[in-house]
Amino acid sequence: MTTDYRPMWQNLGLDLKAHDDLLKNLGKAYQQIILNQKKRPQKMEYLDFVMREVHGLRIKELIDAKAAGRKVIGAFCVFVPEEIVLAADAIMVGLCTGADFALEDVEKLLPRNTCALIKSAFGFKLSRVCPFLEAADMVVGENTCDGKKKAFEQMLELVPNFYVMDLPQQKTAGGRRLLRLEYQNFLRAIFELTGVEITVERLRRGIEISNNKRKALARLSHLRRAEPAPISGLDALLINQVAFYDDPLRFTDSINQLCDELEELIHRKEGVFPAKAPRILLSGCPMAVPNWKIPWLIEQAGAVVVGEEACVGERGWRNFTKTCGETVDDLLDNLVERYFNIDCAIFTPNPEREEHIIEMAKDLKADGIIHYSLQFCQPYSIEALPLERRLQERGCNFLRVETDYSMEDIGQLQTRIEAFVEIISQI
Ligand code: BJ8
Repeated sequence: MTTDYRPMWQNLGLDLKAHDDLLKNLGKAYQQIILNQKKRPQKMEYLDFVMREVHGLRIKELIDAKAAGRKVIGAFCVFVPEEIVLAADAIMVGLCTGADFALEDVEKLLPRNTCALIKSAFGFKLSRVCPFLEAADMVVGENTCDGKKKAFEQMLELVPNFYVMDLPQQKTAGGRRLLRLEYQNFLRAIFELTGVEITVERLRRGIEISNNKRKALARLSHLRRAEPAPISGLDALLINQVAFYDDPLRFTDSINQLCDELEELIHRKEGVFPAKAPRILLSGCPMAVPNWKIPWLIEQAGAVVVGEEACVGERGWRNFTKTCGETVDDLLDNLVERYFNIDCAIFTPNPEREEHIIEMAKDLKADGIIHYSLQFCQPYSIEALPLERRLQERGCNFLRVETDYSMEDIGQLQTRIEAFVEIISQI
């Protein structure tokens, strides 16, 4: 028997007709891209279940938690420290930014040449189709790229309790101080919202929960080094996407169970792609649900994606936070130490990213790197050009693609990706 969630969605103020359309399209894309894959680990069933219930059971969990006095915090960026949210017994969710919605309305507020990710955030809000956004008691927008920074000025008028977090642009002592101050302010804002005093024990527990989630994702990444690849890039990306929505304890447990299964597959030398399939590292902008376009095209071309150098991927979970320290201030310092390592392209200069790409490519035995940026994303699109030159000089096979969330360029992308896969498979 299926549960009727419509009254719940109605209470959240969703536009039911537009929301039905969204679920219909999401279901179609999921079937065509994810479920149609030939071989999948059995434990991916859990991820399929989460995705089936992403606007159903998961939202009911959030509503039930709110009724019990807990708060829900929505975020757009991996710089928002989940540890502080968890320490206040609140719930953090990533907000939908992976599909075009209500573009005509969005383009009345934002220029056409704004990146698809920012437009998507506005589209979901304007058309009232995201239950996570509508269930959130606080939404955090961060001053990262200029696009987000300026667009969030308008978001302030659309979303009640929209909290703006400033972020540094340089990895200097001043930048570190700014991040420390912003995390201190965020801690205070979370306390004011939840009424929960964040003690050292509570914050340490929040850090442990986040670390365990990141460790499970790191374990998964480590297993993707195997030849043949035990999991497709599409499924691994899906796992990284679900990490932003699901309950962290349940998610960690499920991914560890999946990793147990992958270890057995590796032991039996079984894979989801032939052992000789070209291996690709995907690098660049974050890919939020349902943005599966590029890994789908890569894997349709017969290659396998073995890693994502992206925020929905390794850049998002890499590095753990130390738990040592006697005071909340000590633990805040540990958080700053961890987050200050994120090599997002909004930083200038950002040399660590090149080294990290090389390190990942070697570690995952990638035969080629595909750099993906969203059209009009200046940080990643501009950074892609010197990266292309330098990585080619260092002997990497590198393809640079730019796209958006539409399917208009699918033929052209397919041709370029197939040609790249063909070339690297002959090397
Ligand atoms: S830490 S990558 S999640 S900012 S695609 S909106 S950069 S114009 S998303 Fe990001 Fe945080 Fe950095 Fe990660 Fe701007 Fe580019 Fe659009 Fe972007």
